[in-house]
Amino acid sequence: SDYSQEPPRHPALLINSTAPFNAEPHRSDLISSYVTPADFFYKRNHGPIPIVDDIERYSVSVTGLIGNPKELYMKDIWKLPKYTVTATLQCAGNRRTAMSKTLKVKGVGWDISAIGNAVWGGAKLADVLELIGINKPSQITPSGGKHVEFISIDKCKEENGGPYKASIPLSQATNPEADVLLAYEMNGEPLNRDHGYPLRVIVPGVIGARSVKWLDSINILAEECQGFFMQRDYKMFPPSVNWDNINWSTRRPQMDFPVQSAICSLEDVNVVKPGKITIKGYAVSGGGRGIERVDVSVDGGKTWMEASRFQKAGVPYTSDDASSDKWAWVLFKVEADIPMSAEIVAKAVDTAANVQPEDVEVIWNLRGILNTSWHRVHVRVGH
Ligand code: MTE
Ligand code: MO
Repeated sequence: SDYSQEPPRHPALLINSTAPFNAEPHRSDLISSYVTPADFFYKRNHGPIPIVDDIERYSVSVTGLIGNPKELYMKDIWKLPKYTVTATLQCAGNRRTAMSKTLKVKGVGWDISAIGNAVWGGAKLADVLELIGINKPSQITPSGGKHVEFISIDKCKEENGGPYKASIPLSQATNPEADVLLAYEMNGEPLNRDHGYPLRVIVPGVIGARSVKWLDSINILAEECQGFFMQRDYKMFPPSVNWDNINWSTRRPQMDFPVQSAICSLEDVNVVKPGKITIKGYAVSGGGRGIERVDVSVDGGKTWMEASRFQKAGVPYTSDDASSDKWAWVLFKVEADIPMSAEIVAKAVDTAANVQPEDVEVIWNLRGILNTSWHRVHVRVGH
C-alpha cells in the first residue's frame, strides 16, 4: 500500500497508528465545542486515503437487485434536496485501551476521543434510492433486495486488497426519518480527504464502521454485506469467547451503539489545586435515543450528583425538546468540592433508561468494542 500521498493533519492529534492513519484529539480539545471541527475530528482508516481529483467524472454506480444499473454523478446528487444532520460518529473501538487493561484485546488502541459531533450536509439516501426507482419506505425491492451495501474506493489488507464495505437494512436506508445521508459536506465545508471526499455515507446512531467513506458503489443485496468488517469484526461477543472458540457466524454485525459517556476535562490521574473543580464531558446514545441524565460521583460511585446538559451553548438540554439534535451528543458539566483524593465517575442514562455498566470486566470482549463502562478518573489535591 502507498502512504506517500496522505493529506496534511493537525499537529495536536494523538496518533495511534500512521499507516493506516488513526488519530484522535486530546480529551480537552474534544469538548471545547459542541460541533467538532474537522481538524480535531478523530480519523479512523484501514488503508491509504484515496485521491479523487476529477469531480466531474466521479460517479457512484448503483447495482444489484434493481431494474437497471445506474451511474450517479455529483451533479445528480447535488440536485436532490440538501439536508443537514448534526450527528455524532463514534468508533466501536472508542475506549478500547481501557478494555485492554483487564485482558489484552485486539485492535487499534483508543483513549476516549474516537468520537466527534459534526453537521453533515448532503442528500438523503432515501431520496437517492427513490431516484433509481426504490420507493420510500421499503422493506424489500420487487427483485428481493433487502440490504443496501456501500463499497468504497479505498483498499485495505483486511479485504485482501479489496475495498472497505458495509451494509444497512433497506428499511433503514429508505426511511427518511432515519436521516441516512450521502454526505458531501462536513461543518459547512466540502468533506476533506480524511473524512471521505467527495462523498460518504452517514448512518446516524450506528457505530462509525457503517458510515462508509469515499463511496464508489451502492449494491442492493438480498443478504447483508459479507465483507470482513460486517462478518469478522465489529461484532459483540460475550466475555467467555476467546480466539480459540470464536464462531463469527453466531453473532450479528453491531449496528446501533449503546449509551456512552466520558469525562474529558481530566486525565486518568490528576493533581489539582484545593477548591472546586469543574467536571466536563460528553454523553450520547445510539438509535436516536436522547440522554435523560448524566450522573457524576466524586467518591467512586457511592453518592451522585446530576450534571447539567447542553447542546447549544448556555441552553439547557432536554431529550423531549423538539429542537434538540436527536442524533447528537450532549456535553455535560458539574462543579464539585472534592476530598483530598477522589475517584471521579460519570455514567449516562438514555431515554430508554439504559445505563452504562459499572465495570469493564462484565462487557469485556476479545475485539475490544463498545467499552461503555463507567468512566473513572483519579484526582489528588496537591500544589
Ligand atoms: N470507510 C472506508 N472507506 N474506509 C475505512 O477505513 N472506517 C470506518 C468508517 N468508514 C472506514 C470507513 C470506521 S471503523 C469508522 S469509526 C469511521 O469511518 C470513521 O470516520 P472518520 O475517519 O471520518 O472519523
Ligand atoms: Mo470504527
